[in-house]
Amino acid sequence: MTELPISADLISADLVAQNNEARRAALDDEYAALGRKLERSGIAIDSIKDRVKAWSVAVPSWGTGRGGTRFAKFPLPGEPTNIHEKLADCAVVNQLGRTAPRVSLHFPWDKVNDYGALAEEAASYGLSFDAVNSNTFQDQPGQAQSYVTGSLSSTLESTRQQAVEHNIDCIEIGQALGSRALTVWVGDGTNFPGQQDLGRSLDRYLEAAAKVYAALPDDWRMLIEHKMFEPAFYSSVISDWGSSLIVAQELGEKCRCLIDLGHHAPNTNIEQIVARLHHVGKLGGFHFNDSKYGDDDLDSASINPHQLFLVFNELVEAERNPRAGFDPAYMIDQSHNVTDPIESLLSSAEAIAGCYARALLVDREALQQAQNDNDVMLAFRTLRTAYETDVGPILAQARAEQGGAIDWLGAYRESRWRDRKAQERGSVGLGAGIV
Ligand code: AFD
Ligand code: MN
Ligand code: MN
Repeated sequence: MTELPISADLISADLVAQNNEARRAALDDEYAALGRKLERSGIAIDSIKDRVKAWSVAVPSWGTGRGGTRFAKFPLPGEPTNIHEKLADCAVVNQLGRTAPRVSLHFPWDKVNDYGALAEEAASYGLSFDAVNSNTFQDQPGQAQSYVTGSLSSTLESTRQQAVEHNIDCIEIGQALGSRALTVWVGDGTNFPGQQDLGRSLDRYLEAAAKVYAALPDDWRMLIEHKMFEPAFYSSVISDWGSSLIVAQELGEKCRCLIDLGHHAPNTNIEQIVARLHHVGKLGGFHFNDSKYGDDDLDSASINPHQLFLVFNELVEAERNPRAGFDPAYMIDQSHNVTDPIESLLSSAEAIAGCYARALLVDREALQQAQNDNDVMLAFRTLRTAYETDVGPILAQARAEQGGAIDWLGAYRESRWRDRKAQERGSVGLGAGIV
């Protein structure tokens, strides 16, 4: 069992233990039954559980608050109002789920005066920091140049320079936090045909992004996140994986492509993009979420769990046949507009780990043989058998062995964490807005 150095008053360990005790016998029974089933296919359940225990995903600091749309935001009493409260909520997510020990910060949203102290605060919760995210899609109070013309691709040299400097500031903050990657997503683009030259805007982006890349420490990665549309509704400068690959290839070895599952056109074959980027050694990381229409931030696997499984099927293939430097940064990026964000993050982390577990169950030899034999149905059924396996007992057992909650939702609700925080924390503002 991995003990976390949880120094602060999170959810009582006794409460979690008691909650687990009531569910222990049923879990042991279900785990043993699944173990016997998997054994018949030559799979040792403990080996899958151990790989699940070794797997983790980062959570975004901005995902701990209620998100919103451009129409409205409906705050949740007790939601965090600053980075310290956000860290405490992330700690609860990891305490109960034990899959999310890293937090990704966003600047200037998470700005503090002393980043060394913030790193210590995180460590006291057993947390560390994942990629840092720059923000050049919003204007900040007192900022010299507006991003109304774009940021790294703006036609205005002074604006591009400001965006470059902000990204370099983020790298410096990240170094103090112990981060090892900078994720760059820009909102740059146009709303009207003819508004900008589609080629020159990419040239300007590349020139500015190269200045950021030049400031990247040797052991860092720069992750380029594309997005098809929004805030720009006619064209986005880094709209697709082709554009992001152009950037990653031009900037250099440390630059990779990041796939946000919600940032593609509907029905895009995302798992094939994963395979392609891995093929050229440029698969840098993921932002997990789901999408039905145009929203890019629904909870992971809430709409299309099969797609997420197929993405992990490619990732497990990639793990077995790694290219140099294969080490994708896994992160959740969602906007929790109508749920308690802690519950959504726990539910999502479990769903993502579940897709990983299912992908580990795929009989790779049988799949490859069926593919070589052009036995279409057998190949399909090999995947489907793994997808249809209920891996819940594996996930619950992995959590329990690490001190997490077998029934994370029950334990969380019993703790009344949010009600207690509603008494202690200030209220957040109303209004529309992104996360
Ligand atoms: C955007 C992107 C990107 C960005 C975030 C901000 O997904 O990750 O940092 O949302 O809220 O859509
Ligand atoms: Mn994202
Ligand atoms: Mn997004």
